[in-house]
Amino acid sequence: MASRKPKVIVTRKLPDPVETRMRELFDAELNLTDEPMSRKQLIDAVGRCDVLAPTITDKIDAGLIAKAGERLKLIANFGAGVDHIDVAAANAAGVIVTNTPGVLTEDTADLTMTLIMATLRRVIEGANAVQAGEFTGWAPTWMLGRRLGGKRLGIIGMGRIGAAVARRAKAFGLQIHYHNRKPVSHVVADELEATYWDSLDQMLARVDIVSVHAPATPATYHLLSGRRLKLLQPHAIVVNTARGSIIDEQALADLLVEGKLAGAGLDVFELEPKVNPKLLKCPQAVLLPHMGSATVEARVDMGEKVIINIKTWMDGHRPPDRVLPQML
Ligand code: 8YV
Repeated sequence: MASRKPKVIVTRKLPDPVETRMRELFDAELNLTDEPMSRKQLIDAVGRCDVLAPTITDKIDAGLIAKAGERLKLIANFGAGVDHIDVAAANAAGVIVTNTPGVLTEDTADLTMTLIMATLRRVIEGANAVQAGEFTGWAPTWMLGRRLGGKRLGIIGMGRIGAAVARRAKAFGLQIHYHNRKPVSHVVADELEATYWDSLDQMLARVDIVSVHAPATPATYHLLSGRRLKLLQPHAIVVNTARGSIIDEQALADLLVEGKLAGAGLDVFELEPKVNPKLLKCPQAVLLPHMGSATVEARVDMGEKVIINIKTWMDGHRPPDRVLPQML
């Protein structure tokens, strides 16, 4: 790399300490308004930068990569999931892709537990009732939810976040079950006292809570299809803090409305930021605006990772968080 600072275009507003450090280290072009970039602006950006630092709100597909200039060498994503980036097309064009794994694991796991508890214990319904002036006094059979302890939790995708959720859930007295491409190591399985299911169908029929922690890939698209959702017991709840495309959202909404599923806690949606209108009207659905990693600490750490990836590349080394197509 020549001695000049690389031109880094950051597509969204990042925490101040991250932006400041980026300006110190790179020729960084920041997005002060935080308006998501249009396709036209993205095409312009990839045509004149060395490094693009995008987020989930930017679609970096093969068509966009084909429009990139000779200069573009690195796409340093601010986020762990890279389903909005065509990694194979980038690599074929000689562009490295990096992400920010690890630093958002614990916060996402915390939010998953929040959704499990809020859904089972009807926390949002209760809070809304108080604010609407409907709390007229305690009653023995009002706002009854379901007990957390003793329930079976089925985790789909036992990676970093899935395991972090399992640790928390175990402490709350839940029995851990999981479906994964392969079983976790004996050490982890023993620690979590976790039961492995190679058949997702078999696991679904047996658990009380399902929580999704898989990446969005062609193989996981509608993994929780209408057919699979119907395998769940009617008292079961579905939680998703991973990616909306993994669940058939329409089928989920239909089953909730028909009373064939007890509840859903969703932080992500199939056509984000659009939310299925049926879900919006469903009191058993706890809906959050994709805030799994939304803590000051996680977002600063994610920015730090973006910086480390860019700096390492700039210094002629392999960035630590390189994503390869075969990893997906
Ligand atoms: C991020 C996420 O905030 O990292 C991820 O994959 O889903 C979120 O927690 C978002 O992707 C930022 O681009």
